[in-house]
Amino acid sequence: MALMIYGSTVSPFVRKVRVVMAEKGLQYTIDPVSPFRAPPDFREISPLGRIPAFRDTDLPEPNHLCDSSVICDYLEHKYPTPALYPSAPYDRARALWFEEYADSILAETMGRGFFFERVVKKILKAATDEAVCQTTLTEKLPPLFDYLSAQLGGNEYLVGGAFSIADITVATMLVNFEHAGGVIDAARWPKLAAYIKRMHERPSFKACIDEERPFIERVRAA
Ligand SMILES: N[C@@H](CCC(=O)N[C@@H](CS)C(=O)NCC(=O)O)C(=O)O
Repeated sequence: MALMIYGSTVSPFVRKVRVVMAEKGLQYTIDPVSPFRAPPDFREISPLGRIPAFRDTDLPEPNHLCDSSVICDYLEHKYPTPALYPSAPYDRARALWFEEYADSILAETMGRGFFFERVVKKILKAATDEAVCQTTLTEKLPPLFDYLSAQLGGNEYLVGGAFSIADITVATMLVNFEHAGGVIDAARWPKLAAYIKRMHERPSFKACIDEERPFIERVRAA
């Protein structure tokens, strides 16, 4: 078995695939492609130029895929145990909704509006616009945290009483938020803060976070 991920480990979408693979006990290698400095032929496997891309060399060519949701769906079908998508139709659909919510509004708000400013711009030697970060923290994120808190309620997981792709996709976005110095206010959103802490303590997440942290600290200190 030779599974390959193309992409930078600090991408929340790359981490989503890595966490799925870790939860399923799959071995893989990473080719650390940056979307901003990708080799010219990268668009042959990722037509939008985005990371992650993926290859399963057990298959004859073409054996590549791109887009984290597509890759995770492939992994779920090829390696069904443990299941990371609920089997009941409504729960499955709800999990896909949270995956969409995280990949769209959470990624945009925490990524573009926060992690990009404080971390990616430093890597690109561009100036951080702290006003953008403050708007994100004070105006854009609170309604999203209100929504997630209400959806979680007092439950351990977002959907169907079990860990799923919904939890993985929401929690990976919050890793980038924390890498950029964000903190969920535990006084205002106690259950959400405790839930994200629990998700990030899972071995699958912790291994990624521990591996990424020294790089993030170096970038933020520069
Ligand atoms: N829907 C895609 C989004 C991937 C994505 O936006 N990745 C970012 C890095 S975190 C990227 O490659 N950005 C470069 C670009 O959009 O040109 C997925 O789920 O994989």
